[in-house]
Amino acid sequence: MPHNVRAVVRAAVGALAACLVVGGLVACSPTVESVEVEPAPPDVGIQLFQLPWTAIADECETTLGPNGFAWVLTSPPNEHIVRDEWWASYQPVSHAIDSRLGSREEFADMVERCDGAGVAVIADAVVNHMTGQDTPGTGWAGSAYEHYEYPGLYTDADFHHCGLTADDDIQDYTSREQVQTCELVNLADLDTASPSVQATITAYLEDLLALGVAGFRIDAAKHMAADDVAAIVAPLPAGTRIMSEVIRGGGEPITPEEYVGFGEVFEFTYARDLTPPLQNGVFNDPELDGDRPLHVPSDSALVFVDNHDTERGEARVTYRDAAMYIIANALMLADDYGTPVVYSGYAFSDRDAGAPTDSDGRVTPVSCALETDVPADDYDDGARTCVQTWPAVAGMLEFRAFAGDAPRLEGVDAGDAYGFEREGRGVVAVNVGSETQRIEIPTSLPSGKYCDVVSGGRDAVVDDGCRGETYTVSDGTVRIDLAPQTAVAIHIGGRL
Ligand code: ARE
Ligand code: CA
Repeated sequence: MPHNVRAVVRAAVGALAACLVVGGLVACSPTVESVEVEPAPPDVGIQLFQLPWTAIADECETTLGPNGFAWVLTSPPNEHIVRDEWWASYQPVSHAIDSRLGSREEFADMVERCDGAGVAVIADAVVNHMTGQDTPGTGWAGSAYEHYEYPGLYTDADFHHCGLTADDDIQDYTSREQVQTCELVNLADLDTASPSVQATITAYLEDLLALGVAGFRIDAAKHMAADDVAAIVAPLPAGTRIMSEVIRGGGEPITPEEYVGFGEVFEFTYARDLTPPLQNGVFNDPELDGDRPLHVPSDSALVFVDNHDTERGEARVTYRDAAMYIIANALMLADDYGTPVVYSGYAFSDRDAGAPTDSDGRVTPVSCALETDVPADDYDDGARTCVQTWPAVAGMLEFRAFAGDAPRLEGVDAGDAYGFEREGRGVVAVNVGSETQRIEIPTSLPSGKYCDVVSGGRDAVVDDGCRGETYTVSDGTVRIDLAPQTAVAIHIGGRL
Protein backbone atom coordinates (compact mmCIF):
# COMPACT_ATOMS: atom_id res chain seq x y z
CA MET A 1 0.00 0.00 0.00
CA PRO A 2 1.46 3.43 -0.93
CA HIS A 3 2.13 5.79 1.95
CA ASN A 4 -0.55 8.37 1.28
CA VAL A 5 -3.29 5.74 1.02
CA ARG A 6 -2.32 4.30 4.37
CA ALA A 7 -2.69 7.75 5.96
CA VAL A 8 -6.20 8.09 4.59
CA VAL A 9 -7.06 4.64 5.82
CA ARG A 10 -5.86 5.55 9.27
CA ALA A 11 -7.90 8.74 9.22
CA ALA A 12 -11.05 6.86 8.28
CA VAL A 13 -10.46 4.28 11.01
CA GLY A 14 -9.67 7.05 13.48
CA ALA A 15 -12.96 8.76 12.75
CA LEU A 16 -14.86 5.56 13.48
CA ALA A 17 -12.83 4.92 16.63
CA ALA A 18 -13.51 8.42 17.89
CA CYS A 19 -17.20 7.86 17.51
CA LEU A 20 -16.86 4.64 19.48
CA VAL A 21 -15.09 6.24 22.43
CA VAL A 22 -16.75 9.62 22.73
CA GLY A 23 -20.09 8.25 23.84
CA GLY A 24 -23.19 10.40 23.78
CA LEU A 25 -25.04 10.69 20.52
CA VAL A 26 -22.69 10.98 17.59
CA ALA A 27 -23.11 10.61 13.89
CA CYS A 28 -20.80 7.80 12.99
CA SER A 29 -20.47 8.44 9.29
CA PRO A 30 -19.98 11.92 7.88
CA THR A 31 -22.36 11.12 5.02
CA VAL A 32 -25.22 10.03 7.29
CA GLU A 33 -27.17 13.06 8.41
CA SER A 34 -30.34 11.63 9.81
CA VAL A 35 -29.02 8.59 11.64
CA GLU A 36 -27.43 8.91 15.03
CA VAL A 37 -25.93 5.78 16.47
CA GLU A 38 -24.14 5.15 19.69
CA PRO A 39 -22.21 1.90 19.38
CA ALA A 40 -22.03 0.20 22.75
CA PRO A 41 -19.18 -2.19 23.53
CA PRO A 42 -21.00 -5.53 23.49
CA ASP A 43 -20.93 -8.00 26.37
CA VAL A 44 -19.14 -10.75 24.46
CA GLY A 45 -16.78 -13.22 26.10
CA ILE A 46 -14.25 -15.65 24.74
CA GLN A 47 -13.08 -18.95 26.16
CA LEU A 48 -9.34 -19.36 25.63
CA PHE A 49 -9.03 -23.06 26.35
CA GLN A 50 -5.81 -24.31 27.94
CA LEU A 51 -3.89 -21.14 27.14
CA PRO A 52 -1.20 -20.12 29.67
CA TRP A 53 -1.63 -16.91 31.67
CA THR A 54 1.29 -15.11 30.04
CA ALA A 55 -0.21 -15.83 26.62
CA ILE A 56 -3.70 -14.71 27.67
CA ALA A 57 -2.18 -11.44 28.91
CA ASP A 58 -0.59 -10.93 25.48
CA GLU A 59 -3.86 -11.85 23.80
CA CYS A 60 -5.81 -9.30 25.87
CA GLU A 61 -3.49 -6.55 24.69
CA THR A 62 -3.03 -7.57 21.06
CA THR A 63 -6.26 -9.25 19.96
CA LEU A 64 -9.06 -9.40 22.58
CA GLY A 65 -9.09 -5.76 23.62
CA PRO A 66 -8.64 -4.38 20.09
CA ASN A 67 -11.34 -6.69 18.73
CA GLY A 68 -13.81 -5.69 21.41
CA PHE A 69 -14.11 -8.71 23.68
CA ALA A 70 -15.41 -7.74 27.13
CA TRP A 71 -14.09 -10.76 29.01
CA VAL A 72 -12.04 -13.90 28.73
CA LEU A 73 -12.84 -17.26 30.33
CA THR A 74 -9.68 -19.08 31.38
CA SER A 75 -9.11 -22.76 32.04
CA PRO A 76 -9.02 -23.77 35.73
CA PRO A 77 -6.15 -22.05 37.63
CA ASN A 78 -6.00 -24.55 40.53
CA GLU A 79 -3.23 -27.02 41.36
CA HIS A 80 -4.12 -30.28 39.61
CA ILE A 81 -3.02 -33.88 39.15
CA VAL A 82 0.07 -34.43 37.03
CA ARG A 83 -1.05 -35.94 33.74
CA ASP A 84 -0.68 -35.00 30.10
CA GLU A 85 -4.38 -34.88 29.22
CA TRP A 86 -6.06 -31.46 29.14
CA TRP A 87 -8.58 -32.68 31.68
CA ALA A 88 -5.92 -32.85 34.40
CA SER A 89 -7.04 -29.24 35.02
CA TYR A 90 -10.42 -30.55 36.17
CA GLN A 91 -8.97 -32.68 38.96
CA PRO A 92 -7.96 -30.24 41.70
CA VAL A 93 -5.38 -31.29 44.26
CA SER A 94 -5.52 -27.99 46.18
CA HIS A 95 -6.89 -24.47 45.78
CA ALA A 96 -3.38 -23.11 45.21
CA ILE A 97 -3.26 -21.00 42.05
CA ASP A 98 -0.37 -22.88 40.55
CA SER A 99 -0.83 -25.00 37.46
CA ARG A 100 0.82 -25.91 34.22
CA LEU A 101 -0.93 -22.86 32.79
CA GLY A 102 1.06 -20.64 35.11
CA SER A 103 1.99 -19.49 38.59
CA ARG A 104 0.01 -17.28 40.96
CA GLU A 105 2.21 -14.31 39.99
CA GLU A 106 1.58 -14.92 36.31
CA PHE A 107 -2.15 -15.20 36.95
CA ALA A 108 -2.18 -11.90 38.86
CA ASP A 109 -0.13 -10.22 36.15
CA MET A 110 -2.54 -11.52 33.48
CA VAL A 111 -5.56 -10.06 35.29
CA GLU A 112 -3.84 -6.70 35.59
CA ARG A 113 -2.78 -6.59 31.95
CA CYS A 114 -6.18 -7.76 30.72
CA ASP A 115 -7.92 -5.13 32.85
CA GLY A 116 -5.60 -2.54 31.33
CA ALA A 117 -6.75 -3.70 27.90
CA GLY A 118 -10.42 -3.47 28.90
CA VAL A 119 -10.86 -7.23 29.17
CA ALA A 120 -12.20 -8.75 32.40
CA VAL A 121 -11.07 -12.20 33.51
CA ILE A 122 -13.50 -15.01 34.41
CA ALA A 123 -11.85 -18.01 36.09
CA ASP A 124 -13.09 -21.57 35.71
CA ALA A 125 -13.84 -22.69 39.28
CA VAL A 126 -13.74 -26.45 39.84
CA VAL A 127 -15.38 -26.81 43.24
CA ASN A 128 -17.79 -29.74 43.00
CA HIS A 129 -15.02 -32.24 43.41
CA MET A 130 -11.34 -32.95 43.85
CA THR A 131 -9.45 -35.73 42.05
CA GLY A 132 -10.69 -38.99 40.60
CA GLN A 133 -7.49 -40.84 41.47
CA ASP A 134 -7.73 -44.10 43.37
CA THR A 135 -4.01 -44.12 44.18
CA PRO A 136 -2.27 -41.42 46.24
CA GLY A 137 -0.12 -38.90 44.43
CA THR A 138 1.49 -35.48 44.39
CA GLY A 139 -0.03 -32.51 42.61
CA TRP A 140 1.53 -30.09 40.14
CA ALA A 141 2.62 -27.71 42.94
CA GLY A 142 3.87 -30.47 45.20
CA SER A 143 0.84 -31.11 47.42
CA ALA A 144 0.42 -34.71 48.52
CA TYR A 145 -3.10 -36.13 48.21
CA GLU A 146 -5.26 -39.22 48.38
CA HIS A 147 -8.65 -39.67 46.73
CA TYR A 148 -10.49 -38.40 49.84
CA GLU A 149 -7.64 -36.68 51.72
CA TYR A 150 -6.25 -33.26 50.81
CA PRO A 151 -4.05 -32.27 53.75
CA GLY A 152 -4.90 -28.91 55.27
CA LEU A 153 -7.96 -28.56 53.03
CA TYR A 154 -10.41 -31.46 52.98
CA THR A 155 -10.63 -34.76 54.78
CA ASP A 156 -12.75 -37.85 54.17
CA ALA A 157 -15.72 -36.45 56.14
CA ASP A 158 -15.92 -33.54 53.68
CA PHE A 159 -16.88 -35.86 50.82
CA HIS A 160 -20.07 -37.57 49.77
CA HIS A 161 -20.10 -41.34 49.61
CA CYS A 162 -23.56 -41.59 48.13
CA GLY A 163 -24.07 -45.32 48.53
CA LEU A 164 -26.68 -45.24 45.80
CA THR A 165 -24.73 -47.06 43.10
CA ALA A 166 -22.24 -49.89 43.14
CA ASP A 167 -19.12 -47.72 42.84
CA ASP A 168 -20.71 -44.44 44.07
CA ASP A 169 -20.55 -43.09 40.50
CA ILE A 170 -23.49 -41.28 38.93
CA GLN A 171 -25.35 -43.71 36.73
CA ASP A 172 -28.79 -42.19 36.32
CA TYR A 173 -29.15 -38.53 35.42
CA THR A 174 -32.88 -38.72 36.13
CA SER A 175 -32.04 -39.11 39.81
CA ARG A 176 -31.38 -35.71 41.41
CA GLU A 177 -29.82 -37.40 44.41
CA GLN A 178 -27.36 -39.39 42.31
CA VAL A 179 -26.36 -36.41 40.18
CA GLN A 180 -25.70 -34.20 43.19
CA THR A 181 -24.28 -36.61 45.77
CA CYS A 182 -22.66 -39.42 43.77
CA GLU A 183 -19.40 -39.06 41.85
CA LEU A 184 -19.10 -37.61 38.38
CA VAL A 185 -16.69 -40.02 36.64
CA ASN A 186 -15.08 -41.07 39.95
CA LEU A 187 -14.28 -37.51 41.00
CA ALA A 188 -14.30 -37.24 44.82
CA ASP A 189 -17.55 -35.35 45.41
CA LEU A 190 -17.40 -32.57 48.00
CA ASP A 191 -20.22 -32.31 50.53
CA THR A 192 -21.12 -28.85 49.33
CA ALA A 193 -24.00 -28.60 51.81
CA SER A 194 -21.48 -28.59 54.66
CA PRO A 195 -20.87 -25.07 56.01
CA SER A 196 -17.14 -25.70 56.43
CA VAL A 197 -16.79 -27.00 52.87
CA GLN A 198 -18.76 -23.99 51.64
CA ALA A 199 -16.49 -21.65 53.60
CA THR A 200 -13.37 -23.26 52.11
CA ILE A 201 -14.72 -22.91 48.59
CA THR A 202 -15.81 -19.31 49.21
CA ALA A 203 -12.31 -18.53 50.47
CA TYR A 204 -10.86 -19.90 47.23
CA LEU A 205 -13.17 -17.70 45.16
CA GLU A 206 -12.33 -14.70 47.34
CA ASP A 207 -8.65 -15.38 46.79
CA LEU A 208 -9.19 -15.21 43.03
CA LEU A 209 -11.28 -12.05 43.43
CA ALA A 210 -8.41 -10.50 45.40
CA LEU A 211 -6.27 -11.09 42.31
CA GLY A 212 -8.83 -9.10 40.33
CA VAL A 213 -11.03 -11.60 38.52
CA ALA A 214 -14.52 -10.41 37.64
CA GLY A 215 -16.27 -13.71 38.16
CA PHE A 216 -16.38 -17.44 37.74
CA ARG A 217 -17.55 -20.26 35.56
CA ILE A 218 -18.89 -22.77 38.07
CA ASP A 219 -17.80 -26.11 36.67
CA ALA A 220 -20.26 -29.00 37.07
CA ALA A 221 -22.76 -26.74 38.85
CA LYS A 222 -25.49 -29.28 38.08
CA HIS A 223 -23.73 -31.63 40.47
CA MET A 224 -24.18 -29.24 43.37
CA ALA A 225 -27.61 -28.31 44.70
CA ALA A 226 -28.49 -24.78 43.56
CA ASP A 227 -28.91 -23.85 47.23
CA ASP A 228 -25.32 -24.95 47.90
CA VAL A 229 -23.95 -22.83 45.06
CA ALA A 230 -26.09 -19.91 46.22
CA ALA A 231 -24.64 -20.22 49.74
CA ILE A 232 -21.07 -20.43 48.39
CA VAL A 233 -21.37 -17.27 46.29
CA ALA A 234 -23.60 -15.27 48.67
CA PRO A 235 -20.66 -13.72 50.59
CA LEU A 236 -18.99 -12.51 47.36
CA PRO A 237 -19.17 -8.81 46.45
CA ALA A 238 -22.19 -7.63 44.48
CA GLY A 239 -21.46 -7.64 40.77
CA THR A 240 -19.32 -10.79 40.84
CA ARG A 241 -20.31 -12.70 37.72
CA ILE A 242 -21.37 -16.28 38.36
CA MET A 243 -21.69 -18.46 35.26
CA SER A 244 -23.02 -21.90 36.06
CA GLU A 245 -22.37 -24.88 33.83
CA VAL A 246 -25.66 -26.77 33.94
CA ILE A 247 -26.02 -28.84 30.78
CA ARG A 248 -29.70 -29.03 29.93
CA GLY A 249 -30.66 -32.66 29.63
CA GLY A 250 -33.92 -34.09 28.32
CA GLY A 251 -35.89 -35.79 31.06
CA GLU A 252 -33.50 -34.64 33.79
CA PRO A 253 -35.00 -33.18 36.96
CA ILE A 254 -32.20 -30.65 37.49
CA THR A 255 -32.66 -27.67 35.19
CA PRO A 256 -30.62 -24.54 34.39
CA GLU A 257 -33.56 -22.48 35.64
CA GLU A 258 -32.71 -23.50 39.21
CA TYR A 259 -29.40 -21.65 38.94
CA VAL A 260 -30.45 -18.27 37.52
CA GLY A 261 -31.25 -16.75 40.92
CA PHE A 262 -27.61 -15.94 41.57
CA GLY A 263 -26.12 -15.56 38.10
CA GLU A 264 -26.01 -16.65 34.50
CA VAL A 265 -26.05 -20.16 33.05
CA PHE A 266 -24.61 -21.66 29.90
CA GLU A 267 -27.68 -22.43 27.76
CA PHE A 268 -26.78 -25.57 25.82
CA THR A 269 -30.08 -25.54 23.92
CA TYR A 270 -28.87 -22.54 21.93
CA ALA A 271 -26.03 -24.37 20.19
CA ARG A 272 -28.22 -27.44 19.71
CA ASP A 273 -30.80 -25.28 17.89
CA LEU A 274 -28.20 -23.42 15.86
CA THR A 275 -26.76 -26.39 14.03
CA PRO A 276 -29.60 -28.28 12.28
CA PRO A 277 -30.52 -25.36 9.96
CA LEU A 278 -26.88 -25.13 8.91
CA GLN A 279 -27.09 -28.72 7.79
CA ASN A 280 -30.58 -28.87 6.28
CA GLY A 281 -31.10 -25.26 5.17
CA VAL A 282 -34.42 -25.05 7.00
CA PHE A 283 -34.42 -21.87 9.09
CA ASN A 284 -37.23 -20.78 11.36
CA ASP A 285 -37.47 -17.50 13.20
CA PRO A 286 -37.28 -17.85 16.95
CA GLU A 287 -40.13 -16.37 18.92
CA LEU A 288 -39.25 -12.74 18.57
CA ASP A 289 -40.14 -11.50 22.04
CA GLY A 290 -36.84 -12.62 23.57
CA ASP A 291 -38.30 -15.80 25.06
CA ARG A 292 -37.41 -19.11 23.52
CA PRO A 293 -38.72 -22.52 24.49
CA LEU A 294 -36.27 -24.59 26.54
CA HIS A 295 -34.05 -21.57 26.99
CA VAL A 296 -33.51 -19.54 30.15
CA PRO A 297 -34.44 -15.85 29.80
CA SER A 298 -32.06 -13.92 27.55
CA ASP A 299 -30.52 -11.94 30.43
CA SER A 300 -29.51 -15.17 32.16
CA ALA A 301 -28.18 -16.98 29.11
CA LEU A 302 -24.60 -17.53 28.02
CA VAL A 303 -24.65 -18.84 24.46
CA PHE A 304 -21.92 -20.46 22.40
CA VAL A 305 -21.37 -22.34 19.17
CA ASP A 306 -19.20 -24.89 20.95
CA ASN A 307 -17.00 -25.23 24.00
CA HIS A 308 -14.16 -27.53 25.05
CA ASP A 309 -16.55 -30.37 25.88
CA THR A 310 -18.91 -30.08 22.92
CA GLU A 311 -16.11 -29.75 20.34
CA ARG A 312 -15.09 -33.17 21.63
CA GLY A 313 -18.67 -34.36 21.73
CA GLU A 314 -22.04 -33.19 20.51
CA ALA A 315 -21.02 -30.13 18.46
CA ARG A 316 -21.50 -30.66 14.73
CA VAL A 317 -19.95 -27.36 13.73
CA THR A 318 -16.42 -26.65 14.97
CA TYR A 319 -13.15 -25.02 13.84
CA ARG A 320 -12.71 -28.02 11.53
CA ASP A 321 -15.18 -26.51 9.07
CA ALA A 322 -14.23 -22.84 9.11
CA ALA A 323 -16.90 -21.77 6.59
CA MET A 324 -19.75 -23.24 8.63
CA TYR A 325 -18.15 -22.13 11.89
CA ILE A 326 -18.13 -18.54 10.62
CA ILE A 327 -21.79 -18.83 9.67
CA ALA A 328 -22.68 -20.17 13.12
CA ASN A 329 -20.68 -17.48 14.89
CA ALA A 330 -22.18 -14.77 12.65
CA LEU A 331 -25.72 -15.90 13.46
CA MET A 332 -24.95 -16.04 17.18
CA LEU A 333 -23.23 -12.66 17.29
CA ALA A 334 -25.99 -11.02 15.23
CA ASP A 335 -28.73 -12.46 17.44
CA ASP A 336 -30.60 -10.59 20.16
CA TYR A 337 -30.61 -13.48 22.63
CA GLY A 338 -28.10 -14.17 25.39
CA THR A 339 -24.48 -13.24 26.01
CA PRO A 340 -22.25 -14.86 23.39
CA VAL A 341 -19.10 -16.72 24.33
CA VAL A 342 -16.77 -17.28 21.39
CA TYR A 343 -14.55 -20.35 21.68
CA SER A 344 -10.86 -20.61 20.83
CA GLY A 345 -8.87 -23.75 21.51
CA TYR A 346 -6.39 -25.93 19.70
CA ALA A 347 -6.70 -28.54 16.98
CA PHE A 348 -6.79 -32.18 18.04
CA SER A 349 -7.55 -35.60 16.70
CA ASP A 350 -7.27 -37.36 20.07
CA ARG A 351 -10.05 -36.22 22.41
CA ASP A 352 -7.78 -36.42 25.45
CA ALA A 353 -4.66 -34.79 23.97
CA GLY A 354 -3.45 -31.87 26.04
CA ALA A 355 -2.12 -28.64 24.58
CA PRO A 356 1.55 -28.77 23.57
CA THR A 357 3.94 -28.35 26.51
CA ASP A 358 7.62 -27.73 27.12
CA SER A 359 9.84 -30.44 28.60
CA ASP A 360 8.77 -29.42 32.13
CA GLY A 361 5.13 -30.00 31.27
CA ARG A 362 4.19 -26.32 31.16
CA VAL A 363 1.74 -25.45 28.40
CA THR A 364 3.50 -23.56 25.62
CA PRO A 365 2.43 -19.93 25.15
CA VAL A 366 1.34 -19.01 21.61
CA SER A 367 0.50 -15.55 20.30
CA CYS A 368 -2.44 -15.37 17.92
CA ALA A 369 -1.44 -11.82 16.96
CA LEU A 370 1.47 -13.39 15.08
CA GLU A 371 -0.73 -15.80 13.10
CA THR A 372 -1.56 -14.45 9.66
CA ASP A 373 -3.16 -17.58 8.23
CA VAL A 374 -6.60 -17.38 9.91
CA PRO A 375 -8.71 -19.34 9.63
CA ALA A 376 -6.22 -21.92 8.41
CA ASP A 377 -7.32 -24.38 5.72
CA ASP A 378 -6.04 -27.15 7.90
CA TYR A 379 -4.75 -27.06 11.45
CA ASP A 380 -2.01 -29.39 12.62
CA ASP A 381 -2.78 -31.12 15.90
CA GLY A 382 -1.95 -28.79 18.77
CA ALA A 383 -2.13 -25.62 16.64
CA ARG A 384 -4.21 -22.81 18.15
CA THR A 385 -7.34 -21.98 16.18
CA CYS A 386 -7.02 -18.28 17.08
CA VAL A 387 -10.73 -17.68 16.45
CA GLN A 388 -10.47 -14.29 18.20
CA THR A 389 -8.44 -13.03 15.24
CA TRP A 390 -10.65 -14.35 12.44
CA PRO A 391 -11.71 -11.20 10.55
CA ALA A 392 -15.30 -12.43 10.35
CA VAL A 393 -15.51 -12.83 14.13
CA ALA A 394 -13.91 -9.45 14.84
CA GLY A 395 -16.24 -7.89 12.27
CA MET A 396 -19.28 -9.45 13.92
CA LEU A 397 -18.29 -8.00 17.30
CA GLU A 398 -18.34 -4.61 15.62
CA PHE A 399 -21.76 -5.45 14.13
CA ARG A 400 -22.98 -6.30 17.64
CA ALA A 401 -21.64 -3.00 19.00
CA PHE A 402 -23.77 -1.17 16.46
CA ALA A 403 -26.77 -3.47 16.80
CA GLY A 404 -27.04 -2.59 20.48
CA ASP A 405 -30.43 -3.58 21.82
CA ALA A 406 -32.27 -3.09 18.53
CA PRO A 407 -34.83 -5.86 18.10
CA ARG A 408 -34.32 -8.77 15.73
CA LEU A 409 -36.93 -8.57 12.99
CA GLU A 410 -38.72 -11.31 11.10
CA GLY A 411 -36.33 -13.29 8.94
CA VAL A 412 -36.29 -13.91 5.19
CA ASP A 413 -35.84 -17.38 3.74
CA ALA A 414 -34.54 -18.00 0.21
CA GLY A 415 -33.58 -21.55 -0.60
CA ASP A 416 -30.59 -22.40 1.56
CA ALA A 417 -30.17 -18.75 2.49
CA TYR A 418 -31.62 -16.90 5.43
CA GLY A 419 -31.19 -13.44 6.87
CA PHE A 420 -32.64 -10.91 9.26
CA GLU A 421 -32.33 -7.31 10.33
CA ARG A 422 -31.52 -5.83 13.72
CA GLU A 423 -33.93 -2.96 13.33
CA GLY A 424 -32.28 0.07 11.79
CA ARG A 425 -28.82 -1.14 12.78
CA GLY A 426 -27.70 -3.96 10.56
CA VAL A 427 -28.54 -6.95 8.39
CA VAL A 428 -27.02 -10.41 8.46
CA ALA A 429 -27.48 -13.12 5.83
CA VAL A 430 -26.11 -16.62 5.44
CA ASN A 431 -26.13 -19.26 2.71
CA VAL A 432 -25.53 -22.80 3.91
CA GLY A 433 -26.06 -24.42 0.51
CA SER A 434 -23.64 -25.42 -2.21
CA GLU A 435 -25.04 -23.01 -4.85
CA THR A 436 -24.93 -19.23 -4.97
CA GLN A 437 -28.20 -17.90 -3.63
CA ARG A 438 -29.80 -14.48 -3.99
CA ILE A 439 -31.67 -13.10 -1.01
CA GLU A 440 -33.53 -9.81 -0.73
CA ILE A 441 -34.07 -8.47 2.74
CA PRO A 442 -36.33 -5.53 3.50
CA THR A 443 -34.53 -3.07 5.74
CA SER A 444 -34.94 0.29 7.40
CA LEU A 445 -31.21 1.01 6.99
CA PRO A 446 -30.72 4.27 5.05
CA SER A 447 -29.99 3.89 1.35
CA GLY A 448 -26.34 3.69 0.46
CA LYS A 449 -23.35 1.42 0.12
CA TYR A 450 -22.26 -0.66 3.08
CA CYS A 451 -19.13 -2.66 3.85
CA ASP A 452 -19.57 -6.32 4.73
CA VAL A 453 -17.83 -7.06 8.03
CA VAL A 454 -17.67 -10.82 7.46
CA SER A 455 -15.33 -10.52 4.46
CA GLY A 456 -13.87 -7.16 5.50
CA GLY A 457 -13.54 -7.63 9.24
CA ARG A 458 -13.48 -4.82 11.75
CA ASP A 459 -13.01 -1.29 10.39
CA ALA A 460 -13.96 -2.54 6.94
CA VAL A 461 -14.45 0.99 5.59
CA VAL A 462 -11.25 2.05 3.86
CA ASP A 463 -10.80 5.33 2.03
CA ASP A 464 -13.61 5.41 -0.51
CA GLY A 465 -14.37 1.73 -0.47
CA CYS A 466 -14.60 -1.44 1.52
CA ARG A 467 -11.85 -3.83 2.50
CA GLY A 468 -14.25 -6.69 1.79
CA GLU A 469 -17.47 -6.90 -0.20
CA THR A 470 -19.80 -3.93 -0.74
CA TYR A 471 -23.62 -4.16 -0.66
CA THR A 472 -26.18 -1.55 -1.55
CA VAL A 473 -29.36 -0.66 0.30
CA SER A 474 -31.91 1.07 -1.91
CA ASP A 475 -35.64 1.55 -1.68
CA GLY A 476 -35.71 -0.20 1.66
CA THR A 477 -34.14 -3.43 0.45
CA VAL A 478 -30.73 -4.98 0.33
CA ARG A 479 -30.08 -7.61 -2.32
CA ILE A 480 -27.28 -10.02 -1.59
CA ASP A 481 -25.86 -12.74 -3.82
CA LEU A 482 -24.41 -15.14 -1.32
CA ALA A 483 -21.68 -17.50 -2.44
CA PRO A 484 -22.00 -21.09 -1.16
CA GLN A 485 -21.40 -21.42 2.57
CA THR A 486 -20.84 -17.76 3.30
CA ALA A 487 -22.22 -15.08 5.54
CA VAL A 488 -22.60 -11.34 4.99
CA ALA A 489 -23.24 -8.64 7.58
CA ILE A 490 -23.63 -4.91 7.13
CA HIS A 491 -24.23 -2.36 9.86
CA ILE A 492 -25.05 1.29 10.26
CA GLY A 493 -21.48 2.18 11.22
CA GLY A 494 -20.09 0.70 8.02
CA ARG A 495 -21.85 2.89 5.45
CA LEU A 496 -19.66 4.51 2.84
C1 ARE B 1 -11.36 -38.05 33.28
C2 ARE B 1 -11.54 -39.35 32.52
C3 ARE B 1 -12.51 -40.26 33.23
C4 ARE B 1 -12.03 -40.50 34.66
C5 ARE B 1 -11.87 -39.17 35.36
C6 ARE B 1 -11.33 -39.31 36.76
O1 ARE B 1 -12.03 -39.04 31.22
O2 ARE B 1 -12.56 -41.50 32.54
O3 ARE B 1 -12.97 -41.29 35.36
O4 ARE B 1 -10.96 -38.34 34.62
O5 ARE B 1 -10.01 -39.75 36.72
C7 ARE B 1 -13.31 -33.29 32.17
C8 ARE B 1 -13.29 -34.37 31.11
C9 ARE B 1 -13.43 -35.75 31.68
C10 ARE B 1 -12.42 -35.96 32.78
C11 ARE B 1 -12.69 -34.90 33.84
C12 ARE B 1 -11.76 -34.99 35.03
O6 ARE B 1 -14.33 -34.13 30.19
O7 ARE B 1 -13.19 -36.69 30.65
O8 ARE B 1 -12.57 -37.27 33.31
O9 ARE B 1 -12.47 -33.62 33.25
O10 ARE B 1 -10.44 -34.90 34.63
C13 ARE B 1 -21.46 -34.06 32.62
C14 ARE B 1 -21.44 -32.95 33.68
C15 ARE B 1 -20.69 -31.72 33.19
C16 ARE B 1 -19.30 -32.07 32.67
C17 ARE B 1 -19.48 -33.11 31.56
C18 ARE B 1 -18.13 -33.54 31.00
O11 ARE B 1 -22.78 -32.61 34.02
O12 ARE B 1 -20.57 -30.82 34.30
O13 ARE B 1 -20.14 -34.27 32.10
N1 ARE B 1 -18.57 -30.88 32.22
C19 ARE B 1 -17.54 -30.24 33.09
C20 ARE B 1 -16.31 -29.80 32.29
C21 ARE B 1 -15.53 -31.01 31.81
C22 ARE B 1 -14.95 -31.73 33.01
C23 ARE B 1 -15.86 -31.75 34.17
C24 ARE B 1 -17.07 -31.08 34.20
C25 ARE B 1 -15.34 -32.35 35.42
O14 ARE B 1 -16.71 -28.95 31.28
O15 ARE B 1 -14.53 -30.68 30.90
O16 ARE B 1 -14.63 -33.10 32.64
O17 ARE B 1 -14.67 -31.31 36.12
C26 ARE B 1 -25.53 -35.44 29.54
C27 ARE B 1 -25.83 -34.75 30.87
C28 ARE B 1 -24.67 -33.85 31.27
C29 ARE B 1 -23.35 -34.62 31.25
C30 ARE B 1 -23.15 -35.22 29.86
C31 ARE B 1 -21.86 -36.01 29.76
O18 ARE B 1 -25.54 -34.49 28.50
O19 ARE B 1 -27.01 -33.97 30.75
O20 ARE B 1 -24.90 -33.33 32.56
O21 ARE B 1 -22.29 -33.70 31.54
O22 ARE B 1 -24.25 -36.08 29.55
O23 ARE B 1 -21.91 -37.08 30.66
CA1 CA C 1 -21.70 -33.05 43.96
